[in-house]
Amino acid sequence: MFFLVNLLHFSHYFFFLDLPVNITILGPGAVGSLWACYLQKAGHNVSLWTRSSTPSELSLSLNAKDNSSHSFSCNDKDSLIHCDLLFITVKAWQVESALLPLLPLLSQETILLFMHNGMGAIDAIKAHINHHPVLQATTTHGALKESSHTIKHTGMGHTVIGPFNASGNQCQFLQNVLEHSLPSIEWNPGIDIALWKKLAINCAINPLTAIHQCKNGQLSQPDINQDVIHVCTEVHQVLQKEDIEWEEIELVSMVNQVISATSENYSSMNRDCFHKRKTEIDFITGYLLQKAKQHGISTPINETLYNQIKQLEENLL
Ligand code: KPL
Repeated sequence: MFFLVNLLHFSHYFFFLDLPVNITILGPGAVGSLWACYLQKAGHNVSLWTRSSTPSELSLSLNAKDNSSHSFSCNDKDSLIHCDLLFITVKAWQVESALLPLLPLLSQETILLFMHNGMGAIDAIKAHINHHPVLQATTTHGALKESSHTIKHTGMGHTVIGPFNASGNQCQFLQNVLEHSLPSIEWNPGIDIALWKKLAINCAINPLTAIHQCKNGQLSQPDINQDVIHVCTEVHQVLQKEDIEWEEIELVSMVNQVISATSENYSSMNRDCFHKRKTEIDFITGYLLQKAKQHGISTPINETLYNQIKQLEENLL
């Protein structure tokens, strides 16, 4: 199926054929492993690319009760060279270092699909990847890597995909591939709006849960919820300048809905701090601050949270 992109113009016919797609997942963490299992279950040829060169095979079982374990080749150059779709699920701050060394091995027709929290990571490497069809995605599926071999699908969600560049805009057929694997999928040509909305939610939840080392649900307590609202007020000013139509009251209400729907979960930034790992702050609040500065908007609360997380990172790492 290496000729997938050659068939772009015929993609609607092509997907009637329901042929398997060659997919490499770069960064099989919780989200990457979840997609790897579902895409393989749907019949696609899935391989993994990890940081380390060993082992050459990895078995993953999806949910503890699932008897069928999924076996994947790891760091197999041949699979990478022939992949139709490189699904990049590393964290935003890892995108550049993980992807750039692989680019010389890829066909120019390989579709690059990025899925991570935060914004700005793809812009930073645009010149290196713009000859590929590039897509971005954001998902609300919950995934937890319970052990190196077990993935728990902790919550059904929804995924939005959309183009980053003009050739990415010809890849709407991927919506069907993904829909048959892990629904529901929405194709959104204005994906930036969905990414900004996710970023806004992450600005409100992630730093506060990391600083207070609390579950998402604790942000509904009145004293901390005041901080959530103040963060949202500043974020909303930036959204307005970015032409993202979202009333402040809707933003606050969505953030509170996510807090309540994920009340028993720890945010990803909370877990990163807990496990003494680098966080995504530069691509979440950091990106917001960058945009606020460009628009001449003052965002003191988000600045304080940003500095607190950077301080935590310095002390932890
Ligand atoms: O995306 C998340 C994260 O933890 O990174 C939220 C929406 C806050 C859920 O925990």
